[in-house]
Amino acid sequence: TANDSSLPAPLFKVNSANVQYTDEHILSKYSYFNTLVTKQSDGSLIATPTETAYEFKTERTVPRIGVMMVGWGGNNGSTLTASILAHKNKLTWRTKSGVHSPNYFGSVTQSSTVRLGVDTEGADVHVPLSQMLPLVNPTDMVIGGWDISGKNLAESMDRAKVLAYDLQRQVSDEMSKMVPLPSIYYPDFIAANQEDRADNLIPGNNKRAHVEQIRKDIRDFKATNGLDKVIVMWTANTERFAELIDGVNDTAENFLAAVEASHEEVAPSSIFALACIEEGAPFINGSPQNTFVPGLIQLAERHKAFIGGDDFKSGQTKMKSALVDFLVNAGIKPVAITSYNHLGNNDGKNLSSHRQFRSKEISKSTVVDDMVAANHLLYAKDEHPDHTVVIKYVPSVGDSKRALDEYECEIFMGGRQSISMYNICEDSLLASPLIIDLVIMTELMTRLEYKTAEMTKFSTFHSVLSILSYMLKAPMVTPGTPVVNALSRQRTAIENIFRAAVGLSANNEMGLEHKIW
Ligand code: NAI
Ligand code: DG6
Repeated sequence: TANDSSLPAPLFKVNSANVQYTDEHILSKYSYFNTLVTKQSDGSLIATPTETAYEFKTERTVPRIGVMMVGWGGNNGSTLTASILAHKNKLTWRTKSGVHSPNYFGSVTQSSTVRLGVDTEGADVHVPLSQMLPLVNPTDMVIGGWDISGKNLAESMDRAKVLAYDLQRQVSDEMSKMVPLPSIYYPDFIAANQEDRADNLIPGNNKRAHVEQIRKDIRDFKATNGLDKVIVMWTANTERFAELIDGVNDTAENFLAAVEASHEEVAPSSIFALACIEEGAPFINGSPQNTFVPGLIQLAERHKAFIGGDDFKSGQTKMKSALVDFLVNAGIKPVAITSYNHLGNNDGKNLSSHRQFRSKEISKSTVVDDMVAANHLLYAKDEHPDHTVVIKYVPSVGDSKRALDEYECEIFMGGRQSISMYNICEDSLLASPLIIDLVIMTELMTRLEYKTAEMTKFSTFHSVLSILSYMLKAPMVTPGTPVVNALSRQRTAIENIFRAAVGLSANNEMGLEHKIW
């Protein structure tokens, strides 16, 4: 079995009868332990331990992948592209604080470690998350995409004003040769203030023809660059919500008919999603709008295509999903969360329009629901903290977003605790590593399969990739299953699914070996 000389040696191998390394795969047999809770007629609960046998199969060969960004010429798209080139070309650049070299800070897959186990002395052994399973190296990703703005990527990077000049200078030549493909522009979906950059458009109003063009673009990109797989990422402007209309976007058939009829409520992002589903390219939505209308989710399930979203969880909301989890689990009751943002990049300009702001307000506001619902000692049924989200466009601060949050909490014996936070950060430097993580984990999910005792063959996971929740503000989950927003639970899910794939039990923090005589 273990003749795997053509593959890079893994950092560690699991020594267990339940794990097998073949040339092609890592195979593991895994017991999934859970607790089934049932309510009796007298209201009491019975908790029954359950154990389900799973097998996992992970393809070991890492493919050559391409990432196509919708909104490539935006701040995130141009920043990510420049940073990957800086890595590829091993550049260094100088600012007033000294010489810098590329890193992947902010990427959970590239810059965080997990506790593999303990050594013979009982000390923790940590390994990079990126070494738990064979994963794509972001530096090897081939980047392309679409934008309604025809500026080349060097011009876009200059317009974004995110990266240091000395770095921009060094990647500019290469980026000037990168030009986004023309894209789909239905003006009603993004702010009117974006119209002046819309000069690179796929002609016509026929929405089915638009789907076919995007499909062709994906195929051409794959062929031209000799890629095994393409992953598509929406990092274009936030759109307004599409109206949910019975007979239009409620079922797969109705949605397809609506596209055929070029119905006005089919958004550009939904056209991209459909093209990807039909083309078998995973599609991830990094913005808050409801791209995945019910009919599209049905279509993804039907095609067994991977989808994920919504809205990158980069700064303020990431902090919120860690802090509120901590407070509520500490038995402290947040009664009001008041979040102000101001920023001066093109995202802020687009969000200064009410309907686009509303999409963002929704995704930023739902983020504490599960944590509040989990503690009925603090919150009565249907009770929520007041939660206010304000976003203002202040051009002079550029990409350097300011986020001011106040958490007002009820504490012991009627006391109050007010926590204030002021977070200043280049937004695109937080979002770009998330794009990397979303791509890398999505790609892994195309190679990771499972099987239960009832199944005769292995299957990929459900189309809706809830494992991506850590990177997303309003995570999509398999229809009918619970949404988890708490950051620590989201990370634990990643870590333990990775462990299961190599036949290691879920990490727990019991540390029994250190607590007994
Ligand atoms: P940006 O405004 O700089 O870039 C968006 C790009 O999309 C623009 O170049 C625009 O021309 C293009 N575009 C608009 N409609 C398009 C279409 N139909 N097809 C192709 N291109 C289209 O925005 P930025 O800062 O790069 O953010 C991108 C998205 O990510 C926004 O929706 C934003 O809300 C979201 N986001 C950003 C975060 C961050 O930290 N930067 C975090 C969370 C979400
Ligand atoms: C204003 O909040 C602009 C938004 O696009 C955010 O910057 C972005 O969604 C990131 O939000 P957060 O809450 O994750 O920092």
